[in-house]
Amino acid sequence: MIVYLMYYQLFMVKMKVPVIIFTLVVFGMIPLAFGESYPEMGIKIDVVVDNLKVPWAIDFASDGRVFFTERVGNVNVIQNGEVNQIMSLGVGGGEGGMLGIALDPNFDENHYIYVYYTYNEFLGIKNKLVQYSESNNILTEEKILIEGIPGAPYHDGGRIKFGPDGMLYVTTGDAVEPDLSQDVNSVAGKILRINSDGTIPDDNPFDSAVYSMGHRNPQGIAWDESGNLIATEHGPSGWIGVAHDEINLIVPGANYGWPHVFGDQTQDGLTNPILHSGDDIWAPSGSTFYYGKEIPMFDGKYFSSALRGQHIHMIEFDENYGVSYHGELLSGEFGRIRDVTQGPDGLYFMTSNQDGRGNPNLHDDKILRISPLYNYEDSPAWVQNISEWYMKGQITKQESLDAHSYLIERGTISQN
Ligand SMILES: [Ca+2]
Repeated sequence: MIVYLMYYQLFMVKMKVPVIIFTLVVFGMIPLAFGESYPEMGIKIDVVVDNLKVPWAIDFASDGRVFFTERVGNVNVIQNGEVNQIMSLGVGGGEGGMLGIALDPNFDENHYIYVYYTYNEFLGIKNKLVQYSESNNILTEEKILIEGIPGAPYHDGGRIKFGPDGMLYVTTGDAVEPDLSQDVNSVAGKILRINSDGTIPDDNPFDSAVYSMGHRNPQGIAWDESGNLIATEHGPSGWIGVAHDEINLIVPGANYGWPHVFGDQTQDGLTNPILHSGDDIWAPSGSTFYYGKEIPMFDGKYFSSALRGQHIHMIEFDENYGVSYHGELLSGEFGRIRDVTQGPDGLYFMTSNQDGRGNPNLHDDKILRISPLYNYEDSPAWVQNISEWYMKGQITKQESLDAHSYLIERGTISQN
């Protein structure tokens, strides 16, 4: 912005035409210039990229590049404020498609990128996990790590992430064949764990890629600072009932019950969720823990996107993974939300209003970024808590606005 102003002043004196051209270029490259403030929450939200078609997953390189998928079959990169498609594949399967993406933990050295997508086979729909090699934003298929994962127009799983142990974790859906989730010999309805070259880690619970079983359609995985794995999962719909979306604490080898139990139903040998949505429908997808002092009221909390629920679900766990608070953020503000993840400069999330189940807003779909509205540095803890009290419904919107105005007036905080 400073550079822009300098040029503006320079050109203003000399001629008018270059000013206009320069202005167009600058604003074309930096959509982040237009943010929406939520002063009662202490955050602002910027559009990073818009006019997308069902963005599904995102990952960040240390060189500043941002890679993301669009379900219709694309892998894209954001670089220097510009978006470019770097791969487009003919993908299969209704609500399947180009799904998860993950950069290798050693991406800086090996330039490996992993992608999970749905493909059509002669007699059906399948999913595969492929390792690509990246060079100058060109992807070359290196190795198919897993293929033939049962697929369907629905329930294809698809979230892939590296865990803190360096292993690659993969969520798979039941492919609309619930019994597969209970078949330990099938990779459907599971969370899988493999080495980055596709081989099976020695300490997996079964003699296979299977890490946990009895899942319906898990689409979100995230680890806390201590290495605990939390997964989101869509609850039943149709003949067996509806809703009861799940948040599960994943223990290797455990069976999370689908299709035998859901919600609070129990059965020997089956593990219950640590939180479920009851009669509400969240349709949870991508999720993350946020750690950082930049957005202090988010520090240590867990966030899950909600498609049908059209919000970001914020959860606070206690030490024993009981739920001490959970509630909705940004309800109805952006429509269906597919993924939420921590980036280098804030909390990123993406809409999924072009997926056939939503009502697209102008310029949907979008990737958006939440960053702090105020500079909280050196402010006492209770100042940082005001937004959190509002988000948890402990004070009203007006009380939060008044408190923040007062603190700005006093010079305790300043607006970023
Ligand atoms: Ca379950």
